[in-house]
Formats: sequence, C-alpha cells, structure tokens
Amino acid sequence: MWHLRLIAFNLTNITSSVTTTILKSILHRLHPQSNCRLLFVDVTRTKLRYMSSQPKRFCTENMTAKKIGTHNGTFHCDEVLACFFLRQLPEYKDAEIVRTRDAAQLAGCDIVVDVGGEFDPKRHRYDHHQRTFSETFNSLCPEKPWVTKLSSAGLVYLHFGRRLLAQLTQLKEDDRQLEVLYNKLYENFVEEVDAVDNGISQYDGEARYSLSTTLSARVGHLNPCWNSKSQDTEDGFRKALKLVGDEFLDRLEYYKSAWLPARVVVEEAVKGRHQIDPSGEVVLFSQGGCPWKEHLFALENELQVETPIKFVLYPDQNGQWRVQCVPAGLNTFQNRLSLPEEWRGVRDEELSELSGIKGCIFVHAGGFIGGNKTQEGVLEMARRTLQAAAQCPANGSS
Ligand SMILES: *[C@@H]1O[C@H](CO)[C@@H](O)[C@H](O)[C@H]1NC(C)=O
Ligand SMILES: *[C@@H]1O[C@H](CO)[C@@H](O)[C@H](O)[C@H]1NC(C)=O
Ligand SMILES: CC(=O)N[C@H]1CO[C@H](CO)[C@@H](O)[C@@H]1O
Repeated sequence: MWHLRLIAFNLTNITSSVTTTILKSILHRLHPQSNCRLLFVDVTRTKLRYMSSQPKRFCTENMTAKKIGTHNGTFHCDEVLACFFLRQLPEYKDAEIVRTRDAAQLAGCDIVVDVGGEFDPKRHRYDHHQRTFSETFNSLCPEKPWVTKLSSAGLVYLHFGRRLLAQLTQLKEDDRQLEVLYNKLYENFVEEVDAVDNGISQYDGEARYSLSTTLSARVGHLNPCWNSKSQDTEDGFRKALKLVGDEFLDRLEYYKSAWLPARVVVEEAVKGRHQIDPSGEVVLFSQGGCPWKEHLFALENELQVETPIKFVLYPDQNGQWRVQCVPAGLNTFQNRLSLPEEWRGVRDEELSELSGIKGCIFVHAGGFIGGNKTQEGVLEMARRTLQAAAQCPANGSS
C-alpha cells in the first residue's frame, strides 16, 4: 500500500471540511486503495514563499518537514530515546519534535510517541500509557523472548529497530548479523529503559544498594529541579537527546566492532571442538581476551551441541595458557564442571607434582580457572578433570 500525501495551497477561502471531502474523492479516484492522508500547509506562514510564483496547485511533494509528536513537561528516557531512534531514519532525519499534550497539535504530527493514549502502528501512534496496553516484545513478536512491558522506546525500537540499525551499520536488513545486533541492543540497552519507565524492578525484595547512574536516572536529572526558577524543559530535552544518542551509538559501535567479531571466533572454536578433544567438551580459542560466554551459550543452542562444553582454553597476555570453566549460566558463578578441589589454590611445582602435569602455574582458589605454560598443559588439566568427573559424577559444579 502506498501513502499519497497532498499539500493544498491557497485554501483560505474554502472551509477545510469541504476541501477535505473534495481532495479525498480526487485521491480515491486516483487510487481506490490508497491510504490517503491530507496535510494542509499553514497558508499564512508559507504564502510569501510559495504563493507568489506558484498560485493554486496541488503538489505531491512533501514541502514541509515531518513532525514527531511527544508530550511536553517532564521528559523521560523512553520518549527521548524513541525520538532519537526516529531521527536516525531518512524520513524523520530533519523532523521537528513537537512537544505538547494538545490533541489537535498531536493530530497534525506524522508520528506520535509516548502520548495520545493510542497504540496503532498503521497510523504511527505509539503510546503505552492507556489501560488497555500490556504489550511486550514477546507479545508482538512471539519469536522473541522478552516479556518486559514496552515503553515508547521499546515500541519504536520494535517497529523501526532493524531499519535503524541497517542505516547506522550499513548491514543489510536481512543479514543474520543485523538480527544478532537487533537482539543484543534490545536486551542490553532498550529493555532496561522499558522496565524503568514502567516501574518494573529487576528482582523481588529490597536492593542491597541503590543504582543511581542508569541512563534513565541521568536523563531524569536533566529536568529542571522542582524549585528552579525556570521550569522550561526544552534545553534539558535537547541535552537528553544528545546523551541517549551518543550512548546508544557508542554501544552499537562496541557490539558491532568488538562483540560481534568475537562470535566468529567462538563459532569456529565450537565447530572445531572435536579436533581438540574427542569428548567435544573442550574448545580452544587461538586468541585470548575475547568476550566468549554469551556467544558460547547462544551457539550451543543454535548449533544444537548435545554435550555441554565444560572448558575453554586460550593463551593469556604472557603467552602462557589458561583453562577456564564454562559457567552454569550467564549470571552465575557456578560452573558446569570445576577444576578438581585438591588443585585449588596450589601453585607451580607443587601443583605439577600434585596433578602429575608438568608446567602447571596455578589453579584459582575458586576452581574456575587455571594456568599452564603450554596449550598441551591446559588441555591435559581439562582432560584430567573430565576423567575424574566421569569416575566420580558428584564432583560437579561448585
Ligand atoms: C504543555 O502544553 C500544553 C499545550 O500544548 C500547555 O497547555 C501546558 O501548559 C504545557 N505543560 C507544560 C508542563 O509545559
Ligand atoms: C521529503 O521528505 C524526505 C524524507 O524526509 C526528504 O528527504 C526530502 O528532502 C523531502 N522533500 C522535500 C521537497 O522537502
Ligand atoms: C611449559 C610446560 O612445562 N608446560 C607443561 C604443561 O603441561 C603439559 C602437560 O603435562 C606438559 O607437557 C608441559 O610441559
């Protein structure tokens, strides 16, 4: 379906409802299925520029900048982020941000976020405050796992995020890498904004300490204080737009140029794991220091790895080798299989004697990481741990 936009000039003498009817019928005849929207230019303002040389005509070009509507008064991270996202798209690049609660002004906006009491993507209305609204990413896109109620930031991200990222990264919209980034930036940037705006706690119970430097908190601080002389929010809103924009772009840059390339390293290691050890429970990265945990969990799922991987081996900054245990989950210190209890906290010769593996350097007291001077050494440490666990299955995570 195509959108045809008509701009009518010089209509001051005709009442707008009559004009609307006439224009709609013309449009309908031009294309019966068209999704017609009429935009009237404020003739009193544009007269001088357009009227003198070009009297009475219909024009199918958008001669006015687009308008993004959002509420005025105190601003929050969600609508600031939503406005930033929209402004990255070609069609809203130079859009004016109209901050108001006036229904008539909002009706004249091309897109409205965080105000208006409506969620209707077809008409580009993205509010989440109405009682009837309970959408989450998962409810709108069942293939995605996130069940946090959406704010205007998440709503706009959900509908425009892929195009936004394609625009900012030059990746194609159907590129698998773009989808990975799309997921990552929802999970590690936008979801937090959605949750804070909707008043959803991270966990039950009382927090041990307060987090007062989140992006949402910092945006909040850009509002005028309750007792400031000026309650004007325009300047603060502009600062907030820059703050959230810079931070989003910075994060995107990191995920694109550092985090995503690590995925390639992990994927190769997972695919080649049987060449390291026939068990398939040990992977080796030829280069250390890359963020591997999340990728490993994601790739085990994607590549349908049946026996969970227990150890990763990689060189450290001194050219020695590390054996590190794969944790039981992303946010836990438990391991799928820890290095043997009797090796923990023991170093060098003593450890080599104890383990019967030459060149051992250390095993951390927590049992989650160890070192040997060579690749063969750390592999041997992993193998011995696997063998011990096979003989005594209870020696699992700790
Ligand atoms: C918001 O805008 C409306 C009209 O658009 C105005 O009446 C109201 O005073 C404004 N509120 C604040 C807090 O600026
Ligand atoms: C119409 O809108 C598009 C997208 O926002 C913009 O690139 C183009 O310059 C506009 N055309 C005119 C004549 O303003
Ligand atoms: C440098 C060094 O001695 N590395 C040792 C690490 O462990 C392996 C496996 O036992 C030994 O062969 C290496 O000599």
